[in-house]
Amino acid sequence: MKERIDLLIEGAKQAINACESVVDVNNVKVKFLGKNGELTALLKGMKDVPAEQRPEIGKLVNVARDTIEGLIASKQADLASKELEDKMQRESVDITLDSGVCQRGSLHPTTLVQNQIIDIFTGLGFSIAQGPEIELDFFNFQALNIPKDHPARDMQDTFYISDDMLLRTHTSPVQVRTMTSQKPPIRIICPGKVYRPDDDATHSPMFQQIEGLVVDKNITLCDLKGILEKFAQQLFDSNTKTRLRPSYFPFTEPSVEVDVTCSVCHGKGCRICKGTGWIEILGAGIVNPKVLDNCGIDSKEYSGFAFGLGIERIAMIKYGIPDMRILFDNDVRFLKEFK
Ligand code: FA5
Repeated sequence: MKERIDLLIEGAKQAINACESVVDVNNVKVKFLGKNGELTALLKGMKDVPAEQRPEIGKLVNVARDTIEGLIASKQADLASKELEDKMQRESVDITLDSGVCQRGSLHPTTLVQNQIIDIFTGLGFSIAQGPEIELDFFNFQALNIPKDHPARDMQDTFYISDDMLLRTHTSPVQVRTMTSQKPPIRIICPGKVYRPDDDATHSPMFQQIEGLVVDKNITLCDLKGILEKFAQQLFDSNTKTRLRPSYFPFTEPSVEVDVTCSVCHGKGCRICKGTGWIEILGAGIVNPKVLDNCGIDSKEYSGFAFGLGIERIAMIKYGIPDMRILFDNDVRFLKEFK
């Protein structure tokens, strides 16, 4: 019996040593310690052992079981940790590797132009003011010298929300909000979305404007021209010239349209500028004294200039975009051009 036990332990040791996986070890466990295993068979044979030898043989069988269980447990732990290590090696991920899946986006041309315009004016000492897109009729029209039923309202078709509330048609109400809450000197630009029921190749129902306003003592049309010339030279190129043409806005007096020399033909005349050499970029003027007074600023002491431009229109000029609607289509092939 003693010999059988020694042989069993030896056989188990060899089988455990030969195991290459946790599954192999489990099979060995079943082979030796399972219900029909070799050790169990040995225990069943105990009944044939003479009674006086049973305690000693019983002890040896227990030692054999403890030995085999110990060897199995340690082999299982070794193989499990080796298998885990192999798995981690096999499935390791290099998080610094460029997967090539995530495509980098780029800024929309309207955003590029807006950022550039903001940079130019903040560089010239302007700060940024903002106001609501849902606006009161008072700020959008009345305070700007466009009372109800005034024919000048036709200049800007309007999405009304109620009799007194509308989607702002321009960023000029921000100049009113600023002048009613701040004392001069004022030097602001107001970027933002505006809305009009327009829709064709050069008009969109939602577009973006930047309004500029300067109010101080002795502000004249020369200051306006000087600032806008600097602006145009930084936006297009340093040879860009500016000219003012008479125009009409109820909130400025006198009012002007501002043209710049065509950046494609440099004033010679081409398809883009329709042969004139000039391109209109914005409306402007000296703030109407009535508007200053409406806002509680003494028009005898202070004067100011204001201007307003459409960002999409500038983007079209700068990038030679023939149809404004392309800017809103979000066609990735078009947007990739601006990377
Ligand atoms: C105004 O909105 C005035 N508030 C600008 C102003 C401010 C003048 C201060 C004087 C002093 P106007 O309606 O012309 O002006 O619009 C200004 C610019 O917005 C236009 O030159 C044009 O570039 C752009 N614009 C007008 N309508 C649309 C439209 N539907 N879609 C895209 N751009 C437009």
